[in-house]
Amino acid sequence: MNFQKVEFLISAASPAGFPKNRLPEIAFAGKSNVGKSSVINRILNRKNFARVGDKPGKTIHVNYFTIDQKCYFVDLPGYGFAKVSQAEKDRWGKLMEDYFAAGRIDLGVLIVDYRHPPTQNDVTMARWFLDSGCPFVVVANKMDKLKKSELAPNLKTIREDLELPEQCPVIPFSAEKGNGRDELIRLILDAVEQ
Ligand SMILES: Nc1nc2c(ncn2[C@@H]2O[C@H](COP(=O)(O)OP(=O)(O)O)[C@@H](O)[C@H]2O)c(=O)[nH]1
Ligand SMILES: [Mg+2]
Repeated sequence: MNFQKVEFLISAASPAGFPKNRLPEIAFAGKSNVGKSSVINRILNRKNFARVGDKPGKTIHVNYFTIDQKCYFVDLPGYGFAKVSQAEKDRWGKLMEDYFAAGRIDLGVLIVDYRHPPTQNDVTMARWFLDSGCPFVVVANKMDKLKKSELAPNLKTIREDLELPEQCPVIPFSAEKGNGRDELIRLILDAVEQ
């Protein structure tokens, strides 16, 4: 797998829309604006690939991309928009529950903001991934915005607040500069080749 052939496959609004053809799934989650699309684009070395459907007010979807016919990248709907109706929150919760319940995840990737402590939603999302028992990695994005003195303490806060087990990796990452890309790709390849 070398990320040469990358195609948008489908937007699923419910489990009926999840692809029937099974391939290993790499699921990406994160609050809105954390850089989820940018991280996916960085992995794929593309500029504007994963940009679909996560603006507030847009329909909530699970977006599937096929990578080299070998695996799916799954862009889970972002969370934590300031202005969303309760109905939209409920729809998000239901779709996420359905997605986790489907047991399709081969690697969970939770993207958090390296600059700030995780949000309550980040904590909930980490719990879902950990409880699902799938291999799981946290990406601490926007590393390029930190002072050197913040790197170690912020990483510790992320680990503690998300209650990560010791074997769960946290990758310092910058979608802007490329830091962490090789390490994340290694984990993705491991998961796909399992
Ligand atoms: N400085 C910096 N900005 C980033 C990084 N990753 C994403 N951004 C910016 O954060 C904003 C949100 O990114 P986007 O990928 O659309 O976030 P999404 O809503 O989680 O998909 C955009 O302005 C990006 O350019 C990063 O690693 N460093
Ligand atoms: Mg996005």
